[in-house]
Amino acid sequence: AAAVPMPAALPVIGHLHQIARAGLIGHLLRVSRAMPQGIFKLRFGSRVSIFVTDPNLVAELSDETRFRKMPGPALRVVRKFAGDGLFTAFSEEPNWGKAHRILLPAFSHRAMRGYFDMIVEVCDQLVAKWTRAAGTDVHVADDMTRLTLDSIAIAGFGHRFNSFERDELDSFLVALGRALSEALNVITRMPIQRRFAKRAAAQYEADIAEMNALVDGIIADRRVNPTDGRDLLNLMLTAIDPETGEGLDDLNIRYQVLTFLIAGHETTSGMLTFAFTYLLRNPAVLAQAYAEVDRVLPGDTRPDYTHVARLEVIERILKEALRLWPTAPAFSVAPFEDQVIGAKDGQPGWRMRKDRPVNIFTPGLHRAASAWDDPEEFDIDRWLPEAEAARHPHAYKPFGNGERACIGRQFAMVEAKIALAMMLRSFAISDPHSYKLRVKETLSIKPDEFTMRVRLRGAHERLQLGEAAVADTAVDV
Ligand code: FDE
Repeated sequence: AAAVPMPAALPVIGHLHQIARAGLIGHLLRVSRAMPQGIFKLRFGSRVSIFVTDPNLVAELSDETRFRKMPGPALRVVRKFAGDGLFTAFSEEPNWGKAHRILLPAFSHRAMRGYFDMIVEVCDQLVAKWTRAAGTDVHVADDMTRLTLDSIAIAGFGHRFNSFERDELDSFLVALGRALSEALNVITRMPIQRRFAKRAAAQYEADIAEMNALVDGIIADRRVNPTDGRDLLNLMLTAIDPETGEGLDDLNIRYQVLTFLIAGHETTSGMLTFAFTYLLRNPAVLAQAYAEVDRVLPGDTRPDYTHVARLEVIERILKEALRLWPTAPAFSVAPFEDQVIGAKDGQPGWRMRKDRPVNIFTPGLHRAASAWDDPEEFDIDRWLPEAEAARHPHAYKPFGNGERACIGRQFAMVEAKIALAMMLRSFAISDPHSYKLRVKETLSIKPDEFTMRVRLRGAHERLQLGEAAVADTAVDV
């Protein structure tokens, strides 16, 4: 097998200086465009990490008889507070299988139908907030974060953050934001910056303590005030794993609650925020979206679960946003035994060492020229059924792969679809400041400092303009 290609690196720091300048994701995108084999390695100080973006190589890495998820250095830092919760567990840890089996029913279609009204209720609060803000600029990522955090907390745990009642983001989010950035910093910090790391470590401990206090409060509250539903928390507290006959222990429940609060809001809010940036830059798509929401949810129609399947344009917008900017931008796997991948057509292939994590870098995979025409273009027609059927089956992995793929995928898509639809039904959006995309990275990614202007659409405007004119004018309002 051949050596994995590596761009030129400096002694000691390797590629860290370039990463410091462009951000990790920006740098990885730049390198992946320059590396035609779709596999490369970078040096983070003394550590070397392999990144893969070629769909055929990803197909091999997706073979669960050869590879399984293996948390890399960043997720190992997150284990400090998420422990062996679902996201950060090693696949071999018994608590992964146990929790996976116990919690799967919380994401069935039936369960989703049960959460739906709670999600709509949170969306109503955002509609009310933007109605009060009509004519001004809103901070999109912050409001999407309020929306997604409040929905997962109420649907999963019956906990009300009431984020829309306050101007400040919840202190839980502040602590979490710092903790996730610290997890990223641990990999990308340059040696010279390490002397500042001590203060960061103390802050990190304090942030973890704050998050644990919130979670322990949520659990204690349910124990004192039991409910009958089968939400996530009740399953954690009472359900028995059919395979082992055991339930989850208290420490693991704490890890799971924290895991779901984090995984359940951070990536979904980023997906929604990216979607808004693309709608503003693609007026024809925005017009299609307005037309769809006016057709599926006319007037004051109360959204119900059956509407979700009919929001077909909205779904394609979200899928395409997740293609260009998958908000959990990488996942890592490692082989059970030494493996060679890419050994075809006389190519020697590349050696993957037993238990050594290799990263699937999805922003690169999702732009691989071998699988996508004009990969940098935002084009929702890629998600028409015929186009989708013709595509490489391993070119799109925004939710990871196999048994360790995202358990919250349905939840996230249902929530994002109804939220986007409800906002577009009520508001005309515009971009008076000509926002230029800058990506903010913690462990997940979202547009940085993005504001847009909202104006009420709705009944009285429709009366003034006449029904027919609305679809045409909605574009540039
Ligand atoms: C998971 C996940 C993943 C994989 C990772 C690895 O492999 O490492 C991914 C990629 C994801 N996920 C993504 C995403 C996106 C979005 C929007 C989301 N996600 C959302 C959500 C919501 C919720 C609730 C969730 N999510 C959750 C979750 C969990 C728990 C997990 C783990 C699983 C296992 O078992 O492992 C995930 N997620 Fe997600």
